[in-house]
Amino acid sequence: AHETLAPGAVLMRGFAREGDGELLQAVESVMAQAPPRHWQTPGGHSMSVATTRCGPLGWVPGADGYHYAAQHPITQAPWPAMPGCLMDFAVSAAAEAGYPGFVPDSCLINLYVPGAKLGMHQDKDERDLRAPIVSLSLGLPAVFLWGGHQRTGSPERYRLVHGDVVVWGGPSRLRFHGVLPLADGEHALVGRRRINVTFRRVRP
Ligand code: MD3
Ligand code: FE
Repeated sequence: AHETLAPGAVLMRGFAREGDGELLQAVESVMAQAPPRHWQTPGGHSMSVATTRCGPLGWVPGADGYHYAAQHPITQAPWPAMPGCLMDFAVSAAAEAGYPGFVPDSCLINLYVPGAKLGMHQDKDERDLRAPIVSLSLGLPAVFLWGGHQRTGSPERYRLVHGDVVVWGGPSRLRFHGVLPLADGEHALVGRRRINVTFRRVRP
């Protein structure tokens, strides 16, 4: 049951439902090592979504712009290692979507509580833009906004629920996207939260 949303973009509903307990446990272990926090954007605002990361490279918002770094900008500690089950999951999801050979070197974890949102943006800080981004949604449902190649215009809406996986590559890689404020609720496994995990290839 794979749905092609546009060239390069594949929605795989429920692809992660089977292994959800192990995936959530791996995400929790990363969050225990590197607690999610509300980073400051270059514009001086604090992000509504709390983030953490694992793997060799981590995406960090800073006063001087967004970039990927091997260490925490304050503690200088390396990011937690990417748990094996998350790596295996990302590789198999990408292959299933038509991207064999995808091996992520970065994993970003977004933690949403009710009310948290993500404004429209492009993901363009990765040096390797030929590689797709694999996204895994856990917990409460969210409305995902999918725009075009310009910030303006009315985006399409997709409801992403626990276990949904989307792989974004090819001509879809640089489209604007965002997430509406999370509605309140309670998820049996994840609680009053939504966790989105994205796997990226930064270095060619
Ligand atoms: C479409 N996260 O972390 S994942 C992000 O649900 C991000 O937390 C959202 O956008 C979230 O940067 C959406 C889906 C996603 C990720 C990357 C994309 C969609 C994308 C890159 C290009 C186009
Ligand atoms: Fe994004």
